[in-house]
Amino acid sequence: MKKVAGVALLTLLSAWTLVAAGDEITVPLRFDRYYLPVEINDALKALHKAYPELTVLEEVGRSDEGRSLYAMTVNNPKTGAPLEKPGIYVDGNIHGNEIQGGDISLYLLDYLLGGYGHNKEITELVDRICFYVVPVVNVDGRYHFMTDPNTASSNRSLRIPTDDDRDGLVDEDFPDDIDGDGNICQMRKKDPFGRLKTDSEDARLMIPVKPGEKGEWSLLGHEGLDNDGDGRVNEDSEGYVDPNRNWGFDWAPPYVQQGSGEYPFSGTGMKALAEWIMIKSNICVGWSFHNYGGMYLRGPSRKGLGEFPPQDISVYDFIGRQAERITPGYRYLIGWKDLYTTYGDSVEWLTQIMGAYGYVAEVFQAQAETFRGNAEKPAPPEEERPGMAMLEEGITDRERIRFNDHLAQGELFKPWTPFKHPTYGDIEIGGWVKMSSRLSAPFMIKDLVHRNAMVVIFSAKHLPEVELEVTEIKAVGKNLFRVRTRLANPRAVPTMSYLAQKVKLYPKDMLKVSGAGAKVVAGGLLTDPYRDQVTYKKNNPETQFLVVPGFGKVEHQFLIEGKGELEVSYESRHGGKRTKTAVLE
Ligand SMILES: [Ca+2]
Ligand SMILES: [Ca+2]
Ligand SMILES: [Ca+2]
Ligand SMILES: [Ca+2]
Ligand SMILES: [Zn+2]
Repeated sequence: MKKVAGVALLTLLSAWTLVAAGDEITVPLRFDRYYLPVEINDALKALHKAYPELTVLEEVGRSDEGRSLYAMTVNNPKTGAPLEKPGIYVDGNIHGNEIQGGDISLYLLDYLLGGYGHNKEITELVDRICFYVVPVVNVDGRYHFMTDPNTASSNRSLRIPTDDDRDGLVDEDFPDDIDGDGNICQMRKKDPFGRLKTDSEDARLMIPVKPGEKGEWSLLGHEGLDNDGDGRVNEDSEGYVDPNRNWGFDWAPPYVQQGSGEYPFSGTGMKALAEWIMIKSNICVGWSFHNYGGMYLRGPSRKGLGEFPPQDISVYDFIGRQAERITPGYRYLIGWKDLYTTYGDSVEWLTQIMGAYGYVAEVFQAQAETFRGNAEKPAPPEEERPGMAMLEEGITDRERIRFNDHLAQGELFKPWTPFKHPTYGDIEIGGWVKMSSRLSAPFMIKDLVHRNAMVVIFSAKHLPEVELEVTEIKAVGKNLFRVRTRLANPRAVPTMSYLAQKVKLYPKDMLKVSGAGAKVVAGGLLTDPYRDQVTYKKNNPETQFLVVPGFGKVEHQFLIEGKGELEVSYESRHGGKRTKTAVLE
């Protein structure tokens, strides 16, 4: 009887976390559990198979362990090539254990492709812009997180062997799943001098002893053995090179930024991805999905980089504040100021090297797993660093364990169990399991992936949508015409960020006027159409350089000699291409 119950429990556990691989992945995709790495690739292949005209599936490169890193481009070739349209970039799971980003990316793809031709808004969006989606950046990390025993916070790293404790050996003493349940939990030992005692409210939990009070338990750290026999347990696990500190903008060596790697882009997958992104010169907005905390963060990632230009901040704010509304509880914050400083992170690279508006999303809030009635809600704290507070605030273990009991039927916490440890003797193993703490419970995945995909879609709708008009052709003399043009953009994102303009990251948009029988004698920015005020350009007046602002317009005036057909063409990295013809008469 007991044995049967044990088997049933094991089956239940795997249903809660990972259904056995082998089910065929079909479109539309399902979001009732997290996809295994191989299933992510199968899902991408299934999407490509179902929507071959709208998708390109590419291997961007290989990881340090040789796994394929895939990207999917969603573009309708009938409305133009990708680089002729504004582009948006989305990635996830750069930290191996932060797997939700992979599932959010798949949901976004499934939603866009499934909605195309059925939903008007999605059809228009897919026809107008190009999506670049990399569901899993750290493919080795996702593989090892989901396949190997782990804590909720382990296997973040790139698989570049690193000697963390400087003993001359690399990755020689990792956490060990000594009770074989697939989790790395905690070890504790009876200890009258320990700093913890059993919580009288719930015997599974421990609380700190008061000064002078007798102790009961000492925590011995993560489950494991002393693999190399040096007297220390688990002192050098896989990596650690942090894939999100290894990028080539504002990189700093490991003595400044822990885990940055020996040099920027030392991770082969990171380098391949950067090279792949760099060709996508149309990327206007970039999103990178992490866990946890419930935040949408903009840069700069370090105070010393200086604040972004105010016009860029208003774009960030417009999207960020809407994101807060789409995902209640999340907060739109500034990386260095509200959370912490980072060097060499991927979104700062997207912002500063690609000229994109970059956001880091920290999905999942511990507060979503509260177990509180209305009267039990505490007042929100006032804090100096709200992002840090969102990481720490969370909920108490007493509350989490009731969520575990009543909403997860015990799946999130392993009861303390006696174990004979070769180094520590009689100990107990127990605590929070791998698929807890930073990952939404499966019943909440759909809500998580949907809201975050809608945030991406909102920002995608605000990629520049440039409209070119010839607003006036007026004879002002013999064979002389005054021609006025207008470039308007009803969306929030300009055709070039103000940061990119400030540092002259790449050439501005170009407006050209030409005609076989026409000679442009003067041309410039029309600053006041009513009082005919123009800032004329000194040389080559037929070619004007400009940026079309968000929610705005830019107008030009040309004085043209001659007659006949006139072509006005506009070309922009982020705003696409437009052409208009007119006749001088
Ligand atoms: Ca070592
Ligand atoms: Ca274990
Ligand atoms: Ca050791
Ligand atoms: Ca170990
Ligand atoms: Zn992360």
